[in-house]
Amino acid sequence: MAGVSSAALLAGFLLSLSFLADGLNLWPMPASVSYGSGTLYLSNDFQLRTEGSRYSDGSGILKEAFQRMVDIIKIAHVVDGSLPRYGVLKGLRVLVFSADDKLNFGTEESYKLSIPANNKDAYAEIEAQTVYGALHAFETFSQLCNVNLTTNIIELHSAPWKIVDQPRFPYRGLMIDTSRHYLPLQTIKNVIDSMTYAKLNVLHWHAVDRESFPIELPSFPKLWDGAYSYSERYTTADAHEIVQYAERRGINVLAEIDVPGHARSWGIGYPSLWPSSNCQEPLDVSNEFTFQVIDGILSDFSKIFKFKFVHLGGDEVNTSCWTRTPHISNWLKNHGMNGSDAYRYFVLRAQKIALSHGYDVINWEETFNSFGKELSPRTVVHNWLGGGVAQKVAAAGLRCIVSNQDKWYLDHLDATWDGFYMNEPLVNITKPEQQKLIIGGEVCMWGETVDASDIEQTVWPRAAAAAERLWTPLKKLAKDPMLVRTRLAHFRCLLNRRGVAAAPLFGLGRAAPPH
Ligand code: CP6
Repeated sequence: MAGVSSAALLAGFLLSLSFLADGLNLWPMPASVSYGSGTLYLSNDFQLRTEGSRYSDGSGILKEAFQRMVDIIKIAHVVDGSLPRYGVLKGLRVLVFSADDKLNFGTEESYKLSIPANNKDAYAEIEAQTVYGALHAFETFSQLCNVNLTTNIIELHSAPWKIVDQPRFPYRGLMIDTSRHYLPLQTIKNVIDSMTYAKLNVLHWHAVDRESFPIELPSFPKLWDGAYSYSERYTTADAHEIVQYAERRGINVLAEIDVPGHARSWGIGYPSLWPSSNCQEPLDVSNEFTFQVIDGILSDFSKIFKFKFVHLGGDEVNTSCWTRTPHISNWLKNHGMNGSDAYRYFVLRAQKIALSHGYDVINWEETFNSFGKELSPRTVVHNWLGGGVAQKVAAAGLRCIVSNQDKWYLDHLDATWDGFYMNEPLVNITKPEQQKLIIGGEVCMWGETVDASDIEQTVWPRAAAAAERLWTPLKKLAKDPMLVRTRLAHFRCLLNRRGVAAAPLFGLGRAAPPH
């Protein structure tokens, strides 16, 4: 044994480190990965093959995603170097078992990706239940490829690969807020593209709030009079375009109207929705017209937003505006209600309207905290206050989405990526049947402090830290975030190369640099 020199040991150690660097730079980490030490070279005309697949791709979702993947791997380079005689990967063979490409909550997203050793010309293989699992496999595959600008060909290291992967949670969201600052259509599309890189699958569109009402809704055509300007608006055609753009990339769009609070802008077009001209929020609970407008909006929504859920807000309702306004306080008296009764009445009536349009409802957690037992059993409670409510929601048999503001609020500009990484949705929830009710989590990019100029670097890389928490099995997540920092830094650079302005991990206003 004395014959084994320490230099050889050191060399072996360094070699294994370099394999680590090559091999496991995937984000988020797949459920199961094995890899070797060979190198493959991608053919200059890398092919998509789909023989034997049940999925016919009449919509072109798979073909377009494949082309996007190839473009991303090349990163705007013409790749035409002369290939070696061995180890050329000719393309990807994709088997999708389901013919159905309707996307919704719970759509199967698993995939298997097998990449052969470097001993023969070959195809890599993807198997997936749905086309959306295949899209995740494309993303994983793209993260394994590197352009070699000396040889001008694409290299794939550490072959052979065997990856078996599926998400830990079915709901992995990012919220954007287009009421506080308008976000141009192209900015929203860029956000959607960036979400696919981290395997997030729900864009929560907090479209409307007290500051502005930027979306056109045909049932009540003066609502978007509450926009900041004529140009800072979304037509219904724009909304359709966002939904279609997202769905073709495996991302559901969750639309929100936040009622009865956070709705002052509704009254610009329809002032009778305001309790009075100097008391403009929450929406007038005593006025039947209020509920006709909600019905019209949700009717319009149901034609645009095909996700199983609609978000009806319900947070931060200050009922004193109701009790201070004479015609409303009379109405309350006649109906034997106080302010908190009226809050419950409003939220439950809005829920019934949404249910009548075929939606399940998501509400912010104050609704549960105030009158949880009376919510529709199909409600999903959206946590945002401190921790703890998820446990109570699950114990009550309702579903829950976790977004606790101390960890997963992106508008907390001083909250660092390591805190995002360590936020565990199932903390203190041990019974399997209760764990299943926590359908996932969401990072929230409230719009007061961001606009199109800085949304990307405010969202990324912190959203990526949460994305791994929501995708990767608990037992594979690092107990110490510093153990994933080089891999996350690598993903951050990958986002930059793809044109996403993700910020550095360390530095001013970010996590303290490691020693
Ligand atoms: N807008 C709406 C907000 C917030 C909420 N709802 C919010 C509250 C506190 C913080 C961040 C955001 N700006 N409609 C709460 C769900 Cl710290």
